[in-house]
Amino acid sequence: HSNGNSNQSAASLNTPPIKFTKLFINGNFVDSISGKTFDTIDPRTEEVITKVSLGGAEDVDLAVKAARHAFDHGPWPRMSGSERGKIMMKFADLIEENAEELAALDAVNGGKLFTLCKLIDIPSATKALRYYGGAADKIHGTVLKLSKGLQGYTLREPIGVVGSIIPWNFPTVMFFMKTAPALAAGCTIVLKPAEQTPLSALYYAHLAKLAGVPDGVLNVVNGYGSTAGAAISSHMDIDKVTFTGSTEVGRMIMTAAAASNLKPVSLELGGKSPLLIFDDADIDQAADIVFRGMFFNKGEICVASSRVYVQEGIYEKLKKKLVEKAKATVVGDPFDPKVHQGPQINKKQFERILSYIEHGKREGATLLTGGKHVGEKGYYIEPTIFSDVKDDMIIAKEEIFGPVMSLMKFKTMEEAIKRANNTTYGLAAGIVTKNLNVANTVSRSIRAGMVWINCYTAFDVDCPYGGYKMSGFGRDYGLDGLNQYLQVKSVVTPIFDSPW
Ligand code: TXE
Repeated sequence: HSNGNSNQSAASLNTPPIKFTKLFINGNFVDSISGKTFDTIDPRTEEVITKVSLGGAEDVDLAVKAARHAFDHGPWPRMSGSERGKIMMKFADLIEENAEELAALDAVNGGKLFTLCKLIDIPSATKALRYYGGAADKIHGTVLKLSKGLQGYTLREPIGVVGSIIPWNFPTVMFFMKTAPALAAGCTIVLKPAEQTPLSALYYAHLAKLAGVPDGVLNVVNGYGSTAGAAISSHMDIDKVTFTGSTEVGRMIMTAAAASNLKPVSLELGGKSPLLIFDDADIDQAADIVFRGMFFNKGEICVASSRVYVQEGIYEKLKKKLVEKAKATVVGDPFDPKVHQGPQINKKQFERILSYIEHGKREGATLLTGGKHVGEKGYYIEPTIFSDVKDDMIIAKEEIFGPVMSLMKFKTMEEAIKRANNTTYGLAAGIVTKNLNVANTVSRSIRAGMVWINCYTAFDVDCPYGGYKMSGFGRDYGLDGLNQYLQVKSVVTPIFDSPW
């Protein structure tokens, strides 16, 4: 593995200009009311990139007032869908024009590969804006022929002021996964980025204004979860909360929503997703899918295939291939095009991942490769693979959220299904086989919101995405994602003297 430390000089050269560090409320960049700031850290160097305004409950309150006013009295929910769509298309164009800089912000702030930010993260924003922008003038209700003498129809109306609380692993993807459908629906928004990755969201707020999104429609309040985040989930004037993050915090958000104004919530939470490899699989294809499924974005992805069940006939061969791939992985500065894996997001996650690796060793799993941090500075960890993992080991049960894979062996399809479902989570699953019948049977049997056959992490804005069980509920993306920001109103009128 290359040494993260040796890349420090390259790292410092690649810090993009930081233009926006204040809160964005009612169309203006403003200091927080307390005047406080917090440091945002470069995970490559552990050094401060810049200071960002620290929003608290009182800033959230200001943002909600602006969003409330924009919803209750402003043009956004009242303009036609096509007018909103036009502004969203402009927003997408502006993102495209600034793609390089935006990709650099996510890379420096999140330790994410710069090339992949350009290839995946930033385009996901423009795709979401164009997809939902195109749907904004196609929001339909239904006509209801009711009982005799009554006629009705349904209207799909925007739900109101939306609170969005998002995580740090995909700052741009998450921002638009929530913001684009909410904008299309005619909602107004108060969004809190994760405290680890505050930078790109502010840039997007600036571009939204340039595109013509009216003041107060999109507000960004940076701050910590326990203060700014909690203020959103318990706010009496927010009509809905959408959240992506840990199961633990999801529970707190739902509790706060229930205790305040009973606002509906949608939660996309953690996972421990199984990936089943059958004997008949093409070994190279399987190795690619498994490797990418786990180590994409340094394992910081909620759908990570962190439980790999391999049928006994292919187990040894696949193990060998995966170890080769791990050994060939270059860990280092995410701006270096030769690098495959950047640093973990922060010290807390870095230490947490290393402690899971120690757990794995202590519980008796075999450490095939990796297991150590890389370099002296920066949160770099080697891609790590354990074999002989038992289903009841901690590393097979808890979400590690880092580059740590667990390999487990199975004999029959029935056994694999049973073990794959033996988890409190249900976010995603994968199957690699040439046997269509096996693929179809397994995909119907696994209790998860997303099943990939002969691929993994294949996302598309038109494909709804979300969890079963303790991975949450509600769907992002697709038209199901739009419905999360709409509510149904039924309108009924009598028809007098009608024989029908
Ligand atoms: O998540 P948090 P953390 C999982 C993953 C990871 C673990 C912890 O297993 O190791 O969570 O990561 C805000 N009220 N995922 O601590 O705390 C917080 O400010 C309201 C999976 O970073 O859940 C941030 O904006 N909001 C996941 C957001 O919640 C609160 C992605 C997520 O942070 C809050 C991230 C509160 N009381 C972590 N406390 C996925 N599903 O993709 C925190 N927040």
